[in-house]
Amino acid sequence: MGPDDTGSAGKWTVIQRRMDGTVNFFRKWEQYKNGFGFASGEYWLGLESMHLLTKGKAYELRVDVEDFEGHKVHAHYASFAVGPETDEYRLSVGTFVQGAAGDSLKIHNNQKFSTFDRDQDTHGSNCARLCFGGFWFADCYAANPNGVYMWGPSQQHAGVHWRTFKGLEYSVKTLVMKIRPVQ
Ligand SMILES: [Ca+2]
Repeated sequence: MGPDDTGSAGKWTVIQRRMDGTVNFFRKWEQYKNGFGFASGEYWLGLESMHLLTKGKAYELRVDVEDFEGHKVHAHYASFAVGPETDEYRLSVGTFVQGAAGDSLKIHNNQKFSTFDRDQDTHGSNCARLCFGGFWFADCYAANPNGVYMWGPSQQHAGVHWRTFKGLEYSVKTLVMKIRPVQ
């Protein structure tokens, strides 16, 4: 179980966090399944836990993103669920509600999860290997939360990207994905 942030609006469970580049996110399927990192730092809760949390109850998703100039934005989605391993931990993300970060998850909705050792993306090659992370890749991404921590501007592919905020040539400083039960 991930750490909780208790705010005025309720209790969030952090399922993913990037903040300082101290954890390697280029990992195998088993590790994305079971989770890795540190609850107080860079972190991946694990696909199995995400599935178990979201299978019985409706959750909403909030993604907080910050650049190196101190601009903080977010993206709020009406729902978030992860399917069972038998369906390759398929992502279901609902309506983009609001937030200045914009909607970079749209193309990832309904995708299976991919790691370099389990290519289930819609790209002719292997997105996880090209992008050095694991995610619900499509052809490959508009959001790459688990990419390589590149400390801001970089023309290299594979950064920690949120396309509708900073484009694909700027690796953000902080990216946090958190969920909570719908009220
Ligand atoms: Ca592929």
